[in-house]
Amino acid sequence: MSCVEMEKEEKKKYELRQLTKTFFGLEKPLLQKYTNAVTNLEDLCKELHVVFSSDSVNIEYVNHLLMVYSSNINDWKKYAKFDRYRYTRNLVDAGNGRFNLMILCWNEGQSSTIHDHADSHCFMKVLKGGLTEIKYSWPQQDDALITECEPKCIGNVRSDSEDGENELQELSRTTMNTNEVFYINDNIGLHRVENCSNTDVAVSLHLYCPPFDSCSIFNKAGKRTQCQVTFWSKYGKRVPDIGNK
Ligand code: 2CO
Ligand code: FE2
Repeated sequence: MSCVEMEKEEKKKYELRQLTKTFFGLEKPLLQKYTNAVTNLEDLCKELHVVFSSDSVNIEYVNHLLMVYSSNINDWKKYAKFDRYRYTRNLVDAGNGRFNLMILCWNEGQSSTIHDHADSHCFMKVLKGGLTEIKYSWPQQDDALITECEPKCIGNVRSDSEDGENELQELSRTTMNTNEVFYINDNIGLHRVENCSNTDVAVSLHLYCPPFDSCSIFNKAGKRTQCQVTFWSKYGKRVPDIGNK
């Protein structure tokens, strides 16, 4: 990529990040007559590439596309890979460096830690089962970026994330069911996501733009640390385990 192209990409990322200050997520899809049909995951990827190839991304339309896609296991089963110990992140489409589309697989009781989204937009659609999203406000004092705190990893088990001092304020707790779309960014707050079911797994589709490979995680006392986020698989193939913890 030439210097001019790189500058253009950086400018696009900046503009997309600016939109996190004013965008809060759609409550319902846009009027269908203005939009193309999305009948499967492949269509969704194609249409997302069109949206993100534009000079200014229509973030409402991205939200709309995720809303109108209807989950079909045949579309996503090749990406649905579970791990005994923590939820998995499985890359579906790297979006030309402009977005990342991925499928997350949650075994019974698996949870994330409390985290931010590195100044990106985060859309999340449930493809199977149910997930609980717990939103938190940012810690009141967030000046100390520390490297040693528990937990150390974004994938967590339920009991770890519930203990400790209760410094972070819980803003809301919502259960998301199949085909529902949720949206968050750092301006809205932090969150933790959990499959509360003891009997059913859950699968979700996430779109992040711009893409990120590290974010901040927090313990309940509000202590923050930087954390790499990694993929369990890419395009349906397991990523080698080295450094993938
Ligand atoms: N943001 C977390 C991740 O990318 C999943 S929680 O839903 O946004 O691993
Ligand atoms: Fe998240």
